[in-house]
Amino acid sequence: VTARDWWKSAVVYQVYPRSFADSDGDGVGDIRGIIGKLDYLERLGVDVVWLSPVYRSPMADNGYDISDYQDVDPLFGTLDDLDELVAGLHARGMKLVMDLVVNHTSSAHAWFQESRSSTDNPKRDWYWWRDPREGFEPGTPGAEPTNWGSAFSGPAWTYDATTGQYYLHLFAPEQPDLNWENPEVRQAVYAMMNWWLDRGVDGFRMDVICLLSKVLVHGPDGRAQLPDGRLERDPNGAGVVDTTKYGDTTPLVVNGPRIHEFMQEMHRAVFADRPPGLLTVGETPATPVEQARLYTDPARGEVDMVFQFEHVDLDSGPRGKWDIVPMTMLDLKRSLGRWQEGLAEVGWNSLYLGNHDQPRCVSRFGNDAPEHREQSAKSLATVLHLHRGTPYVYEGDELGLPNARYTRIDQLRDVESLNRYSEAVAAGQDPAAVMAALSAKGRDNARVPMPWNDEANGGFTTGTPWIDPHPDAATINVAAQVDDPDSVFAHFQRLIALRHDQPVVAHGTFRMLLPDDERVYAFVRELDGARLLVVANLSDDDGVVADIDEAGTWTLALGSVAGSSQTATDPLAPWESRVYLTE
Ligand code: TEU
Repeated sequence: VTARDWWKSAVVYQVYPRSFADSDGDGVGDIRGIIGKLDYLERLGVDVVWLSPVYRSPMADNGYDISDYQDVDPLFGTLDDLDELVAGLHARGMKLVMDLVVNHTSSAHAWFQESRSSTDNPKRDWYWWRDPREGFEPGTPGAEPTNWGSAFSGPAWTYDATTGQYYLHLFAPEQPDLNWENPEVRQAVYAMMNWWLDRGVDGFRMDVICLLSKVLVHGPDGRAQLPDGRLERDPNGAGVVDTTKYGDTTPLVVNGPRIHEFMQEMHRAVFADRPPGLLTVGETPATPVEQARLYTDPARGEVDMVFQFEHVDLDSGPRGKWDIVPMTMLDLKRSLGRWQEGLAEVGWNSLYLGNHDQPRCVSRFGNDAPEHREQSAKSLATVLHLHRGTPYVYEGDELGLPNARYTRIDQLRDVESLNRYSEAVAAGQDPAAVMAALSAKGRDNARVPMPWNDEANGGFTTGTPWIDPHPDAATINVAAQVDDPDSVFAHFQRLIALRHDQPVVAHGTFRMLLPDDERVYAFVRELDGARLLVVANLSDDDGVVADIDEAGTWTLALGSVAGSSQTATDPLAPWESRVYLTE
């Protein structure tokens, strides 16, 4: 184990700053609020904090639309506050990973303001500007340069009358895509990244990094053109856009022709000459395991690991995430198993079931009914954390927090959800059905204020929270769990401690057992003779037996229920998991 791969035995905790802790009573979380909770994070045992964006931003997408990469938004505090947070984490032997959002900037960024000011501005080519399509009146439907749709509804192009051209935004119009074909853009990003590392941060989570390189075709005039997408989806296209209206962009913008060139150039310019101790994780939606091997093979010098999306796309139908389809435990087991196999020899997995873009994992993959919620939260965590890879804990999941049960459109804040509602209702869909899908899978589920105690607003703020507090905050909160050895929090503590104490967890091989069992999730990890066995009943059924024959003298290392059996093949209660070790 060299210091360069310290992150293989680390656990990362994701803080969504807007919803974590509010120190000044304005109803929005902030950096000083996080500083006040460092003892809590240390007690949980996590090693790294991944901080979602706190940079200056108009907040069109809650900070994923950055207007100044080298300053902190006053809503969250100051650069001095951030320095204090870094110092506080380092003093506790913990690290800080920042969120790097460089596929796009905010439209309020100085770079874009200059770029849009005139067609001959030196920064014009820092973004994607194109003429209206031939034969269409500028600014009218169909005049967009390609048939691409935005992930947040509507076309991916917005007309700018100042210069009579369109600019590209794969997300909101307030998030214009940077043109990574332009070396000036790349060098400016690398300089900013080095500025942050010199300031003492310990790495980056790289937002939609797989979108930086777009497919280009060169027209008769030699200009690089962006092609239309096919108006039917390829069978495993995980794109989020309805291709009856817009072209399928997945093959055109995901893992494009120069993406690995860009990642290796970034690595050389920012990370290669730095001492060990940094962590880089790329967010790579719609990316197959073959590509993930290329991103995470250490010999290639790109990133340490990636967030892949196969398991969080399992319940998305052919028309995208709001077309919710049934998903079984077997689907999840097969998906995670594929990724364990695919990155077993080369590369590294991030392990996650939730984040600020996903519904709460206990509601989606577990069972959040009162009789099963805690057990299923514990056992989902047991299965995830003991896979080969680096686990990520999303704020609140360590409490077994379920979905926020936002049932009214006025309770939602997320641009993705609000745009989806407007688009679907305008297209004649039943508002109640649209709202039901948003309530089940909307990103606001994860953005509910963190419940600290049973006081007003779950102790998150003394003001009016920017979004409704969790309806269960009075009973599901930190204060109710930190001192309870049977709590979900305590189970996460033990899982994290197990990873720190047993090298087999971080470095062992992975062998799936009972691959076709629809209720039992079981596997073995092995390292130099040491073996770890996990058996989990991920179903509501009682008395489920893991019919395995792993010989050896097994000792119970961790059970999700008090008084767990020492025998792996003894029946499992609903959602019960057990971990065994043999020397
Ligand atoms: O998410 C990219 C991404 O894949 C999401 O748009 C995801 O597909 C969708 O939200 C599923 O519901 C990153 C950030 O994590 C997200 O918060 C930003 O909104 C997005 O990029 C644009 O920066």
